[in-house]
Amino acid sequence: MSTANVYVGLGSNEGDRESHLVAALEALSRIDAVAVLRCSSLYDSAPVGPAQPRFLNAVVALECTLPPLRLLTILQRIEQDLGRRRNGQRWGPRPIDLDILLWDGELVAEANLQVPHLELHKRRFALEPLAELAPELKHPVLGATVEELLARLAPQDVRRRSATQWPEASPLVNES
Ligand code: A4P
Ligand code: MG
Repeated sequence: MSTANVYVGLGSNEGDRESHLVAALEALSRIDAVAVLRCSSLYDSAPVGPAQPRFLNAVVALECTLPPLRLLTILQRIEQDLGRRRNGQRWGPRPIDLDILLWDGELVAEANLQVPHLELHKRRFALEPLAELAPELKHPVLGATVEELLARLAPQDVRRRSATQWPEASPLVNES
């Protein structure tokens, strides 16, 4: 079975945002075919798109032996378990949103899954945490590294939380 290095973006802007991110991380770590390797810091970010509460964002690096569509299904189940209700409003407030940002250097172009995530290169709230984990990683379509993509972007209101990271109780945090 092949193993892929996968980066998943987490976002929350409803309820206890930090608890939702931690709960999603714990749910990911319980999947047999997934190993959580590293987690970024948490980032407090202004909403991109319609007016809504600020987000808490993070990125995690995973090793995954499932095919991409299978992981997507699992991510959507975790979103539901954490109270996500799809009411037809795109980009609306949500307790948790889990997006597959990158899947090794692979491209996925399915009706319900596009990887790299189509908005990744425009979003500081995803690129900044990703740059903490993998600054030299290349975007397989654009050919630029995560750091280079960030350098091209206009400023956006994205604040790394210096003190509060993932809760210290979490055994999953890799401080390296
Ligand atoms: N889908 C396609 N590609 C992917 C992928 N790579 N990963 C499909 C995950 N899902 C993917 O998503 C809609 C559909 O996208 C899914 O059914 C899946 O098949 P959704 O989660 O149901 O709805 P959504 O999240 O409201 O829409 P969308 O287009 O995924 O929005 P995004 O890109 O998730 O953006 N501002 C800040 N500061 N921080 C945020 O985290 N997030 C959003 C949502 C907007 N503004 C934000 C943030
Ligand atoms: Mg989404």
